[in-house]
Amino acid sequence: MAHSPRQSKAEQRSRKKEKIVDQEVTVGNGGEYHQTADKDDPVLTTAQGGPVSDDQNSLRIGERGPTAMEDFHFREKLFHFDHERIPERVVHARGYGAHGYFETLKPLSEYTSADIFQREGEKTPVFVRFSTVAGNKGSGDLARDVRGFAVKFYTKEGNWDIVGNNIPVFFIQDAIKFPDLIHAAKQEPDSDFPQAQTAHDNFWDFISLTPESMHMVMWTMSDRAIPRSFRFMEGFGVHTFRLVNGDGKSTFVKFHWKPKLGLQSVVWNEALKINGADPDFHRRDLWSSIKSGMLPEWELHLQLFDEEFAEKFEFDVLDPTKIIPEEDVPTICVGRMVLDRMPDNFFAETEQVAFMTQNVPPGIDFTNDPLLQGRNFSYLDTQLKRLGSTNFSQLPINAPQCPMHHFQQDGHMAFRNVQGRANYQPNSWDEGPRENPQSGFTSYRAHEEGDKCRIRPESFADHYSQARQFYQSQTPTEQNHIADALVFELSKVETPAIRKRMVGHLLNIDQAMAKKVAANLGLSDMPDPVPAAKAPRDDLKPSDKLSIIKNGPGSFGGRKLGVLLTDGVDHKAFDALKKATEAVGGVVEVVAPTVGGVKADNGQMIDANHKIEGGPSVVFDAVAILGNAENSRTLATEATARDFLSDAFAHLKFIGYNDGALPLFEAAGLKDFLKKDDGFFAVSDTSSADDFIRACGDLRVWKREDKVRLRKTG
Ligand code: HDE
Repeated sequence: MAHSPRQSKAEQRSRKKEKIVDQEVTVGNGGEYHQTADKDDPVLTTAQGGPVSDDQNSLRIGERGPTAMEDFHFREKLFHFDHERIPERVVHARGYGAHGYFETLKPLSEYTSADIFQREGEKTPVFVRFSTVAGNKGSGDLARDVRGFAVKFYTKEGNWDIVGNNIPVFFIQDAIKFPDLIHAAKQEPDSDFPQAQTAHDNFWDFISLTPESMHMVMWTMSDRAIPRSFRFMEGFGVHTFRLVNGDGKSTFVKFHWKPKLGLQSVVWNEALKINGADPDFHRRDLWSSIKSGMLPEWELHLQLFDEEFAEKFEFDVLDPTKIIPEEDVPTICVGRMVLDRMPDNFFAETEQVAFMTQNVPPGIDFTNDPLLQGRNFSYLDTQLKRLGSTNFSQLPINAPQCPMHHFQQDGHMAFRNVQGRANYQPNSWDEGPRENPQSGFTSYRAHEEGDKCRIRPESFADHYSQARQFYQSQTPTEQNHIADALVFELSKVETPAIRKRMVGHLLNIDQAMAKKVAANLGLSDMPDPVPAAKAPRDDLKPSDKLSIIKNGPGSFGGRKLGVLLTDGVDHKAFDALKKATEAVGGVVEVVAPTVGGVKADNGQMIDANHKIEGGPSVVFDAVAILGNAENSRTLATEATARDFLSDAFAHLKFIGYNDGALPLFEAAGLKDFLKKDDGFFAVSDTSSADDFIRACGDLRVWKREDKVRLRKTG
């Protein structure tokens, strides 16, 4: 507890030592706490490395006098703070990242010379950033939105970025429309709201005047746009890319990430409430699963096809509003990605990471998809704006992890410059790097010719057929969710003509869905279908891969059970539930009237993870309520306890209970459902707990939905 000798005697005298709940502090003259360095502690310094004696008081002329300009520590601290923010991403501002590795499972030398795909079992480091698109940096995680799924592979031949989304198509066909799309989706420019929501006039005005967006709109109105968390999402490269092998032969490719834990989303009313209860729900999920060793994993699948297939496929493979159904071109698994480490610092890594579609290694190349071509310009440009220097690639998170030699030099923040005399080439000094025609990136020699023109190809003109195919590939539950989402969003649109115009588009997709939406919007008369540039087809076969429910996990692994307990709870029932959940790889969190936990019937204390208001059922995949009758009666007077149960019911969750919890069911108005609903499970011992957790593998009791939703059929 040494004082700096520079401190005056008066300053030293004015301090006294105290212990404040486990913390040794010195109390200063004005009652402020000082923590001074012991001999083992690092000493606080300025950015110039100078040791600091007092970080609680600025330098003053007299105790109550003006602050001195000479206080370099104060000025440096404030100067740096004032400049802490960099511009947030203009889109995908809200995001969260993690480190991990990609393991090559299938060598692909037949198709590509890319080094990353040459050797089975080889691991390549990756950094992944997930994001929402429309919201600002501080917006809630559960916005209805596309999720970004951007992967940076630090390969031996430089960085390769797949800057993808969790939806395999996009709203627009030409990059020139991107600013319009994003302006329309973000807050309206006069009011600056709504935040992170497409449920407003500008968005639907633009969409209803952009028929090419209809396929993507079906996806964003589906539950894909409200994922349970990043761990349960697919990812897609969206565009058609090329793989090019050592002989210069090209094969078209589409990239797919498939989550090991299966697909899962939440329901809309739940999403709205999660945003209030835990706006960081997706961040927290990634953080806690990685920190607890439940490592998220995806398989990388490829769809490979040649020119001949591209010629005969019913849509243009350069059109980013179209998929190639997996039934037409099955995917092959070529690798897996595991995320195993959170960044040490969010800003340095997740905020400063710079993904760029144009980062491709030799052996992977572009196609003429006009959206991809536009992106290849935008991503470099945006990094300069955001990161402020052409040297952003020197930041550790962006720097390649392979040898690098070039003649770029100087500029803001250059800390890695050429060494030696040669900073140009050719040179006579026998110094510096040289080009290599064999191993260097060689663009695929595509033959290109044509008139210079601004024209959309006619092969891009069918805007409805795949929208219909997507809708028809869904289970009835999922179809209802799409219609519900359209009704929700369009009900927030204040201009009746826009609502009507959208219904005019929906008529081209599915008549019954359009009628249902119209009925639930209270539309008095049905509009005519919007004239289609190309007549929608109805002969495309539904594809099971497009449904979430059909691709669920069948297990509760990786999911979370929230158990609401009261004092006096039957410890055997609780222990059985915990064991059954953990046996399948799930997690149990305890919710209790106080965060201190509860005392079970055997006197044992059970720690709580949440106090009841802070742990609503929306943050769990399934719930159980275990109580003793007397304490459950008391708990039933607490509104948040009743909400816990009635929300779990409304959100179609599986619910475990014991007899002691019944007063809460009565108070929540659910007692009558106990015998009539397949989602309730009495839990008392190992076998009943196992039955309950097995059932939870279905994730939701979808057939309950008719009991909790008021819908007009149209
Ligand atoms: Fe992006 N996009 N984008 N985008 N995008 C950006 O780059 C852009 C598009 C995607 O976690 C920006 O670094 C244009 C499709 C992701 O850091 C910017 C067009 C897909 C991320 C940009 C598109 C994406 C971005 C903003 C139309 C899915 C976040 C900040 C042609 C395949 C990456 C930045 C991260 C970010 C431009 C369309 C995915 C402005 C011009 C399609 C995942 O450069």
